[in-house]
Amino acid sequence: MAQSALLNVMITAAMKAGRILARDFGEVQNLQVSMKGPADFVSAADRRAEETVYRELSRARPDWGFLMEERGAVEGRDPQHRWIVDPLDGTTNFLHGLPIFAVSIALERDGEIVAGVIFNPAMDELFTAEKGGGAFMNDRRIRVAARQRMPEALFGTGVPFLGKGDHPGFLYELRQIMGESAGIRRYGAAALDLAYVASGRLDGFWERALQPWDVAAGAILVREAGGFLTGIEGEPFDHIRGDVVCGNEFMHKALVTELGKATAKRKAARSPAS
Ligand code: 2AM
Ligand code: CA
Ligand code: CA
Ligand code: CA
Repeated sequence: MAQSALLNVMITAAMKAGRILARDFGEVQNLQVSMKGPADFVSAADRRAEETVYRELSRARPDWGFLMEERGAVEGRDPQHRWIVDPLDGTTNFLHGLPIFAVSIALERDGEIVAGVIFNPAMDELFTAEKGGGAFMNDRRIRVAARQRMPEALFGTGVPFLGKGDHPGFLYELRQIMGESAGIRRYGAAALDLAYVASGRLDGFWERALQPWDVAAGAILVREAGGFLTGIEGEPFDHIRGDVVCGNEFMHKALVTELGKATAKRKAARSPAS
């Protein structure tokens, strides 16, 4: 695997931040927790991890800008490059002692994601991808799952939570996919959901209204692992917009189709019988 110097910079930043999270996870009960909004807790660990990522990346490339969950946008002198960072994806899991959380770092060049790193320190799993270079977990090549039968497929999604707001079609979608698949999982960390599709643990994943830092690194992982990734109706994926459906070529298409059926059922239920 020819890993670029740039990817190494990203890996170092993710692992340093991850070690800080792992230490704080060990004493999660003592964390100083502050409320940022309904159901959106930002812990001291979150901010420490983000500071570490920021320090590491800006030392390596002083001119590049950032889009980070906590700090927001930081303009760089270089108009071409930008780091997109979620220092702690899966905050709610973290606060509840569930080891399903990660640091997510993506590199955007001229608006396109060209590299991504996702690190879950609690499970010691490092996912990496560079454009054209394939996707890896702990230095081993990963591929999306090969399954082509819905009844055998396991899907991930996001369930609306307090503060996010419901999507009117969500229960229809859940019912539709439930009825066709082996099961649905809700891990509460979108970056890891995407990494799990890239590594074949999940056959597909869909969720609406995610943030750029939730999906940027995971998107390139899925693509470099041979997966297909679009918006909910099959439109081109846009990491700024944050709607996503993905899986292998077959499962991606099947998910788009089933989600479309769910929308049609919802509309039929709303319009009065004629
Ligand atoms: P976060 O942990 O970085 O906030 C998908 O559901 C995304 O929503 C997650 O990746 C998570 O990112 C964010 N999110 C915010 N609050 C959440 C909650 N209460 N439950 C699940 N996800 C939440
Ligand atoms: Ca958050
Ligand atoms: Ca997140
Ligand atoms: Ca976060």
